[in-house]
Amino acid sequence: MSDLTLFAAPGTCARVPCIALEEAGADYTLRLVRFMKGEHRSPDFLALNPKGKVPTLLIGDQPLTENVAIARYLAARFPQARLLPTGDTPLEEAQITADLSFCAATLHPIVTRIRMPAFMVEGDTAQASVRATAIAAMLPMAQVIADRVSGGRWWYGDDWSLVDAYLYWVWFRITGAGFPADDHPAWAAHAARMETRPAVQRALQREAEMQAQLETEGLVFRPT
Ligand SMILES: N[C@@H](CCC(=O)N[C@@H](CS)C(=O)NCC(=O)O)C(=O)O
Repeated sequence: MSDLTLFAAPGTCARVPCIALEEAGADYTLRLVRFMKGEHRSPDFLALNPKGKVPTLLIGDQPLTENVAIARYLAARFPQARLLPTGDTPLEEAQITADLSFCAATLHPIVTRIRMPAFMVEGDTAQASVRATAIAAMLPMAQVIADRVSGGRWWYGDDWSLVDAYLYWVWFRITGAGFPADDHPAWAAHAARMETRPAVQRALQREAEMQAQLETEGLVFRPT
């Protein structure tokens, strides 16, 4: 039996470690966290992750939280999968952490404001303003991304990595939420390339199964 359990919910940033586990061919258990039922705030879940967030990766009986740390852990545990580059110097290693942190600490908060402004402020006008401000904040970041991934490249050139998985999740979340996707063909092409990867398709299938389960239970969250 696997010692790895990923706590996840469909559509969330738990897609990143799910892709990692699929790319690695890892044996793991996927556990659906039902936000609409408040499972992420239940005592059992808070005992694992007091922050009440997914992803949470249970390794044996040891929980690991935060996408950057989980990506680092899985890359180290499954070196053959080459989930991240390996830096030859402390500076190169730090640069990889910087790239993951760019996704988690710079992009993700903007995603939340674009996708779910209701988490930030009340009222339609205020929410529209939060979303518009966040889209404006995303535009220079989209240029940073385009500079790296245009011309059929991954973030690290020829080498796919979990940074690409993270960018893919960001793209998925902001498209359809007011972000002008048509103005960003390089990022769109990057997302399309991601979807040709069998491991990504498997991760999406697992998400679809979780989503179907939520539909069955009447627990689908639909942000406005
Ligand atoms: N810093 C965390 C952020 C995790 C996070 O915000 N997860 C969201 C889903 S994308 C979540 O669990 N939200 C539930 C909530 O905040 O109530 C990480 O990078 O893992």
